[in-house]
Amino acid sequence: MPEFLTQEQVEKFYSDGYLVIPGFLASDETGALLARSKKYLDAFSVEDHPMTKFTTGDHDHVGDDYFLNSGDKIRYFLEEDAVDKDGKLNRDKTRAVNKIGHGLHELDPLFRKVTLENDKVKAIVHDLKYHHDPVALQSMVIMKQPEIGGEVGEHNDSTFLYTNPPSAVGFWIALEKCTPHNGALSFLPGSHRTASIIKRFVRLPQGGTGFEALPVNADSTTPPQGEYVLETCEPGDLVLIHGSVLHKSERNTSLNTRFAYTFHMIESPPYAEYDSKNWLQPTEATPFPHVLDKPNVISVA
Ligand SMILES: O=C(O)CCC(=O)C(=O)O
Repeated sequence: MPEFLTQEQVEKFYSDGYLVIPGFLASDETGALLARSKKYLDAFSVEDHPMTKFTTGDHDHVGDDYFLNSGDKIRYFLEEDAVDKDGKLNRDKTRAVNKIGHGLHELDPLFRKVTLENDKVKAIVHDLKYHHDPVALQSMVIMKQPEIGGEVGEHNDSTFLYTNPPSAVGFWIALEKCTPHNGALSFLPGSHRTASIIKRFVRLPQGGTGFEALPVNADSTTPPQGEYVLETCEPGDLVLIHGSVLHKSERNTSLNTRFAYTFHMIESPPYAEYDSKNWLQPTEATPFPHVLDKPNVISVA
């Protein structure tokens, strides 16, 4: 018997590759996360920032220590269009940050509570039966600032959070209303079943990051088909995202922010292998935290 999801929801997740769960967080919980995110923006020290820009585009070089060593810290990544050619912000700092990450789930008590100390999250893991013993490996608040909030191009998360075999699942929670104008997520339903993971995001031997091609079985890959579905959300809605489903979000052209909190989990050994090429590396002091108190029992039919 499912603990939190209905059987229909579990089936929809596996059929579409994502699932919207309205009202996952109560409005006071959502409000508290939003307020905490804004506090981080107020605390942002522009002078100490290396002006790192984050983009998931293939050609942009994002490899610097600030980014690569952010797994167990709370760091700030800027909107590309908030920085002028001299590296100065062209607007107030609270309107310049694209996202903060990647260790909120470990370091901040409020985000930790929603992520690692949340019985509903554990129940979803049990219900999906996707992971035996998942670990949470990163978390972010994505702000998508008014008028300049950068688009996130078509991608799947297992490219960026690669394990062998692929095992990433994203939990994405709207902290504000997400509309067609402020960059709501959209998905290509079913693409997780047809689009193989063909590349992975790695630390390059010469420094920085880049993409490495993966061997692909041509028979098992068919070009993605169908139409993207835009999923508007209310504050507190959760979207579960299968690591192989293609998704994206458009530029925020509106006058409103679009705050969302997201964290990802992956399977741990011996069920999946995480290796040293991955851009995000655990440290000895901060290994990836286990999500469940006891591993999930997954019976093989
Ligand atoms: O929040 C967004 O706009 C993009 C999020 C996303 O693509 C992800 O979490 O994988």
